[in-house]
Amino acid sequence: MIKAVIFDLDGVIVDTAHYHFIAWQRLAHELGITFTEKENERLKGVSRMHSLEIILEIGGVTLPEAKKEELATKKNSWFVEYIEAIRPEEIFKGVKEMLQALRAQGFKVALASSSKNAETVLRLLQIKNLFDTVVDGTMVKNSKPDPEIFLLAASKLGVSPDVCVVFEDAEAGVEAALAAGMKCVGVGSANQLGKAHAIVKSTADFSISKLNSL
Ligand code: B16
Ligand code: MG
Repeated sequence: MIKAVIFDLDGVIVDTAHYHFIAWQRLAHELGITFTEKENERLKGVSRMHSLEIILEIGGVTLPEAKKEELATKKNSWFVEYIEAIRPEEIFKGVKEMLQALRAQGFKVALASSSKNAETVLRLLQIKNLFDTVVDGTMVKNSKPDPEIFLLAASKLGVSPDVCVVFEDAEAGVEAALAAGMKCVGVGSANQLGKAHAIVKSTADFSISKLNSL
């Protein structure tokens, strides 16, 4: 019996993935690296520094650690600027109602985002109160595809991994959920998320009644 549902943030609850992309593209442009939306798929769900390393690898550029820290901080300051304007209306259609319905039906609900800006985004969206626990990039050592973040969410909820379902839009996130021993609903296209137990176009397309038959 499924007891808990764990949600990723970027790309599952709100489209901050787009703001990450334009901030990374701006940085790549400054570095003379061509960075497309297709390549951006590799960045979804992975940490800030790992994202930068993927972009540098695409451009064939090697930089010292201190410079990488400086560039990652610069990208983040642009990202923080872009997301300042996020409003509650930007939550994907039906997601707020889904979170409320899950809790009304007795499921525990967690947020597990690799982002160190997750608290800010939740505050701007005014939905923090809809989660029993929030785990973010400031609390883990290893980013997705490592299962650490989902295992921490389960332990904070007081449930074992095998009674959890994860909603994820990133390939790295689906891999992390499976490595944690959890069921996973992929949000997006089968090309990237083929390993998930089910795939939906958008989060609220998934019917809660199917949680126990994944
Ligand atoms: P930050 P999620 C992830 O959030 C994003 O998908 C990923 O693209 C980003 O690099 C990562 O957060 C770190 O974000 O720079 O804000 O700490 O999808 O796990 O909610
Ligand atoms: Mg995501």
